[in-house]
Amino acid sequence: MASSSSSLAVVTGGAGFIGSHTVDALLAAGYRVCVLDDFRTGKRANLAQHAGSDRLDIVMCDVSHGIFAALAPITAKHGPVERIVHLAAQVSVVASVANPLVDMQVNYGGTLHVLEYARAHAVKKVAFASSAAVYGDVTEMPVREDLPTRPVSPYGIHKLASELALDYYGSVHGVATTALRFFNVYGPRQDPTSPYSGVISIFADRARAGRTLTIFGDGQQTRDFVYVGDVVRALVAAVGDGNDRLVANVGTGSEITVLELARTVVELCGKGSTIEHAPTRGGEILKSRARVDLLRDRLGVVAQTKLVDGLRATLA
Ligand code: UD2
Repeated sequence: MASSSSSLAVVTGGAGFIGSHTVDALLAAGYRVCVLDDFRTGKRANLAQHAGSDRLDIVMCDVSHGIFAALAPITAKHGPVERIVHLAAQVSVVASVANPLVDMQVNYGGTLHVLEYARAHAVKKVAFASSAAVYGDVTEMPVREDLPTRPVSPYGIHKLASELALDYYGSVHGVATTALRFFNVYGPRQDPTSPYSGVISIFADRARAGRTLTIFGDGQQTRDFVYVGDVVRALVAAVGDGNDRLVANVGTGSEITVLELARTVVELCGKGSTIEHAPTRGGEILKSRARVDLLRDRLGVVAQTKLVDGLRATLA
């Protein structure tokens, strides 16, 4: 997997939760890395472990305003961008409902800016973070990539529109791309402070402090929780050569109820947190489990981190 140290990989959203782990992996694989991040939700602290590295550049950039100017001084110094992992996004489904135009500008507009750059500069490969949100309310489990897509939020619509743009830039401009539809990603560095943060980051934060965990609804809803380390292996494979125009789920292929999750987190923390129930959240899907055949067969990745091991790493 090692790449020549001269090949430059750009990670948009590289100071975020998934982005910073992706930067760790790309640097370890031998790439020179340039992070583009506007630091609205990304944090410099997520990249502190690379302070002083001469193979990492960090540039403040809002992808919804374009990436040409931000990358010009980097490519003048280090040569052309070879690969782009596009993770920069407005990540909240609920926020997209409240403000669909901002979601469009950041999530769809940002992707178009990345694709325009890739076309103009003959970037070899673009890997894109799509979402299970493109499916909408699916009842058939596991969720297959060839099911009809009927997103039920602006967030899902703009992720799907981005996938269509990837396909268009592939067929019209020859830009090579792979889109990964993330299920519920969790792990260290996920920010628990927003009400729309991932449930595991919220539960972990509360259980560590011995505080009460709140479950929305009866807790029988299921999710396919995939550890960030496994997601990053899929991203590194996706940004490599091959798999042009592949669209693949990234999950474990198994599901757990939110109630079982809460009990497991409480037990691992050993602080005796209680569990309470609150009304079901609007727009909630009941079941979610990814079909992972394409992930395994095309990208060679099996999400192997057991939930309890991933939870331990998250709690550490
Ligand atoms: C996930 C993604 C979202 C989108 C969507 C597509 C995250 C953080 N969000 O939304 O971006 O891709 O999937 O379907 O990965 N819950 C509680 N208590 C809490 C917080 C959450 O019970 O304090 C429940 C929540 O009601 C839901 C489950 O936990 O049933 C997961 O919630 P989430 O916000 O982590 O993720 P989800 O599946 O809504």
